[in-house]
Amino acid sequence: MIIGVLNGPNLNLLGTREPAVYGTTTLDEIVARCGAVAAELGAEVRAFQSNSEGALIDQLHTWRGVACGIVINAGAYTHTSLALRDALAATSLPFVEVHLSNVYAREPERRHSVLASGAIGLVCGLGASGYEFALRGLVQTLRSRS
Ligand code: CA2
Repeated sequence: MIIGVLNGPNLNLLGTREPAVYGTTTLDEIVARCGAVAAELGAEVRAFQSNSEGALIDQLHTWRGVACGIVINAGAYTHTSLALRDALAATSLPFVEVHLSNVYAREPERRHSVLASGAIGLVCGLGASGYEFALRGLVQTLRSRS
């Protein structure tokens, strides 16, 4: 079972700036942890990060028919990108939306996600561990469906 882990703009900077908001764990460390958890669950992770909306959409297209589900932190595109929402819908893949910070406790413009209505679940505010929880929840849901 292959799971795509997609990260959007600026998340490549994790662990280097704004630790009070986003923590001190780097994206490489998050991806490594996801890989270890996936192995424990008998799954496999394919990770991709880009600062470009088009590159994220292209990556989603490559996961069509390859991945079984997606863990996505679309960064600020979460709040704006209908193109990303369309791409997620086009893959027909179940996805869990994850945010390091509690977006609902932040500025009003971060309190709406254009992606969330299509998600099977959301994890936010739990920092880097949120990716692990999202992955575990996604794999469990996929297994219960098959
Ligand atoms: O809380 C999250 O995970 C977010 O998706 C992070 C996005 C933000 O736009 C969303 O509203 C919530 C921003 C990611 C920026 O990451 C940085 C990491 C280190 C230094 C600066 C930015």
